[in-house]
Amino acid sequence: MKYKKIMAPVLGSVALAMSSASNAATANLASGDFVGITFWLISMALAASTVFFLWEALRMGGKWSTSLTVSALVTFIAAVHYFYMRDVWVATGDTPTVYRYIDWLLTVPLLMIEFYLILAAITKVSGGIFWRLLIGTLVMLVPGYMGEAGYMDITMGFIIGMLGWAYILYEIFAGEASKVAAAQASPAVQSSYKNMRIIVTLGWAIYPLGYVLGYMTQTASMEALNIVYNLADVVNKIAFGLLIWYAANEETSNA
Ligand SMILES: *C/C=C(C)/C=C/C=C(C)/C=C/C1=C(C)CCCC1(C)C
Repeated sequence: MKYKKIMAPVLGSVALAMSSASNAATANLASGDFVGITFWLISMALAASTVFFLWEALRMGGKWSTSLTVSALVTFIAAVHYFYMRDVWVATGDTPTVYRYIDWLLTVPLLMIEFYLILAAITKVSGGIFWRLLIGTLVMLVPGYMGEAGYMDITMGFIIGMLGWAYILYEIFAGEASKVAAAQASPAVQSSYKNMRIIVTLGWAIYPLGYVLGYMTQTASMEALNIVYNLADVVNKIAFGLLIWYAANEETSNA
């Protein structure tokens, strides 16, 4: 099979990128550093997920390989960031928020595109869904960053960011995307679509909560925040990707 030939160089480059990202390591992980341990756990889980999604993308092929490749890109980009954040945490006991925002700026639009891609794999959908979700993402993240970094009023950044998120939720619950899913998707795709939007509602709520507790009111500790973000990303990036894998696998094995 052809996919086996491309797999070796693909996996090789993934491994290389990840190991060079971890070269920054200077300090050792302490056995009582639970935040550091969650950084390690999620780094490894993301790396392993990347291999899995890539492999499955090549195995399934066809229209579904695009969605699965995007899942792999999400976990790959996040893994490289996590390898780096992990080392910074172990060395300094701190994680500058800017790394998380760079990760979000790349991975959140890709996660949004998945709603478009899983529908596009089964039916004809308008590009408007794609653009509206992309714009919602930018309206959510850019002011959030500007607020946290001090380029904009903290509360203003939060409010505009919340409007961006609300706009995304509107699109996937009541907008064109939800109508296409309800009317044309197969049971497997509908089930994944519904679970994906639960993640975007509940799983994503962690981040604005972190903004309020960790930054606006400063009532949460750095440790608590990082543990929560690290575990949230397991759901929001890996479980989200597994939902797409479920739909893809059902669709391709029933075909
Ligand atoms: C994998 C990373 C994900 C899914 C990150 C998601 C980030 C958000 C949903 C951030 C949302 C925010 C708001 C809704 C208000 C403004 C502050 C933000 C950027 C933290």
